[in-house]
Amino acid sequence: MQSPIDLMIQVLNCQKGERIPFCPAIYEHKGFLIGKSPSEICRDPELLYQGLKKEWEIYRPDFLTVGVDVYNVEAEAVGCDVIYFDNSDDVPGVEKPIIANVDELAALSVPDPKTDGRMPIYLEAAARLHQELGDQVIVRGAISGPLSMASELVGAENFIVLTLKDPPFVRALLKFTSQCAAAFGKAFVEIGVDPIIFDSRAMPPLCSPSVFKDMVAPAYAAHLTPVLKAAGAKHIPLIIGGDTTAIVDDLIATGCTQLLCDFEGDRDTFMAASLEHGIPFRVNVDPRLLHLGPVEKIKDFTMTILNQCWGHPGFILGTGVAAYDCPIEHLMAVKQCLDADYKNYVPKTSAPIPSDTAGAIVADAAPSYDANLDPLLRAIADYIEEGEAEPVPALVQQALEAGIDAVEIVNTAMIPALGVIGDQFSRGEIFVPEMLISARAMKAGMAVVRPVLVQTGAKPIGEVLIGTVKGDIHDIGKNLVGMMLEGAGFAVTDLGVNVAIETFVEEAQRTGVRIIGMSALLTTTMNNMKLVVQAFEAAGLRDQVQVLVGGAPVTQEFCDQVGADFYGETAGETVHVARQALARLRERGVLEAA
Ligand code: B12
Repeated sequence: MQSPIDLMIQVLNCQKGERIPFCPAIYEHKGFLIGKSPSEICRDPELLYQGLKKEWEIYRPDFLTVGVDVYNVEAEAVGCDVIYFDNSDDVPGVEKPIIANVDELAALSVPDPKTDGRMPIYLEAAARLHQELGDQVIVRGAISGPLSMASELVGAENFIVLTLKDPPFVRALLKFTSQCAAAFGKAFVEIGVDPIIFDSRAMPPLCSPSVFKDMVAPAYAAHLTPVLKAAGAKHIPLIIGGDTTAIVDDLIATGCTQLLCDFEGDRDTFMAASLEHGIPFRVNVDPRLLHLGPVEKIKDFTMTILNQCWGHPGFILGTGVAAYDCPIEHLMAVKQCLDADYKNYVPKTSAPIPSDTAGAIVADAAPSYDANLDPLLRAIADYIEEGEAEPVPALVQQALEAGIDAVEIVNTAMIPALGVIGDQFSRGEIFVPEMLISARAMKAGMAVVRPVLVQTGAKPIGEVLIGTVKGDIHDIGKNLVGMMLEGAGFAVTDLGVNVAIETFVEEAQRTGVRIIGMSALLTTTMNNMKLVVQAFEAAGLRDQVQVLVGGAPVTQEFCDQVGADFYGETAGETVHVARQALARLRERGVLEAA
């Protein structure tokens, strides 16, 4: 059989090898393989090395990637604090942003990979592995892409907004983070290991395709890929999850030399681009399916990919990030497909977990404005739709002074405006940045109108407690949900991220809020939703509350399984289900009728 190295040399040069390469994405799962937590293996070069060696022994992948918590290392090396989960299997994450403007950026310096943060740990493990296994398999060092690192430095949500509001700052930031990535990447190249760049926050809809084209790809092409190539990097894979079909040409413009078509991407488009430019590409099996199974569905998904792509010279079979405790047989099931008759395979089932469904909130009546809406109110609505926060407070004040009722301002202008935006987002017409700036414009107006509403005794239509479950630090979706709920007239208390099971119950008891919203983005943390539901049962409060669940891996089926009450696929849909939850609580007499 062709050795992994000979095979990869051919495929990376877009020539057909004797077999299809298998490149699973194994990061925290390395810890599971040796009985250690992610926080342990990512801070100890010996354990990291042991984990990688075990990965090699068990899965025999055609690449070995030295990385665990890939998005934290560079940010930590320039000064961010990282939360480690010493007593659990959760993956560490950056605690909070450290800069807010160009002056603060100027005070940061590009790290020295030999001494700063945990960079030396990764380099040491990579050097040792390369020395021992380098004649059998290609070893690569994971580096964080410029956009993902930038987003850690200023905060994920702020970064998204800044891409629209302050492009010069974003360009300066991306230049700096590209230089950091280049420094770390060069240090890997110096020990004989090629880098692999991870930049999943650049995926649409988190980043608009136009921002990627105008700001992100040029930063790579100017400050990152040429430096790595000059240092001697032979291949530079770029891993951006999500559906990146719309930006495939710009991915190539980064100067990277291998692409990823994630499970949501359009494989035909990637194959065509790959052939045209002579660039190999990897296709991933859905990481959620990989973790949750069953094997039969994993095999069907994998065989469908193989059936479509096997004839392509630069095709590599991969997986999304394997969860910490991903069953070994699930990853092996993917690999086994390479020995099956994929050329004649007829797919049995459709994709297991649907990606964003366009028009999810179409069931809700389309938001519309009153035909005779006061021009002042119409202006407020227009600014909210456009995401222009600045004029909104003054206009709201003006409307109040003109004698327009506060409730009318909210109900006829502000809420419909955010409704329009929510619908456009659900239909895929706009991206997260546009939605966030509209939600922030709405917030700016609410700050003026809220005290008046309180004074006049007008109450929010309902109250919601919201948080991301324990072990999970993803909060972009949760924040959007919170803003949309506020926009729809709910009072929202945000418990933040990594929220302990008991905190949901304690806060519900303390505040009397009866609608609880939980967000989870990881298959490893979504089960905490069940524990929260059980904790409400144990506290004797289950029939007093309505539990809403959401986040990318969550489905209606999962919602039913864990005993939650409502599932919302998008922020817009959450508003719809929160209203239903409210109605149910009123029917039951838990809350007073409106
Ligand atoms: C951005 C991101 C990050 C950022 C998070 C920044 C932040 N502040 O949020 C960072 C870099 C920190 C990160 C870290 C990690 N990530 Co991450 N991340 C993502 C990414 C690219 C986008 C998530 C996102 O923000 N989407 C956009 C928002 C708008 O969508 P959303 O969250 O789904 O929310 C919408 C709906 O779901 C719904 N909704 C959300 N919450 C709620 C709540 C309620 C009540 C309701 C009703 C609805 C609802 O409404 C929202 C708006 O429409 C995804 C990829 C993906 N396809 O999801 C991976 C992804 C979720 N991450 C993944 C992984 C593996 C990780 C890490 C473990 C990586 C690592 N090895 O270091 C760590 C985990 C750290 C931790 N302990 O949490 C995997 C999860 C795979 C799995 N098996 O579950 C994914 C799927 C990537 C992949 N393809 O492998 N990540």
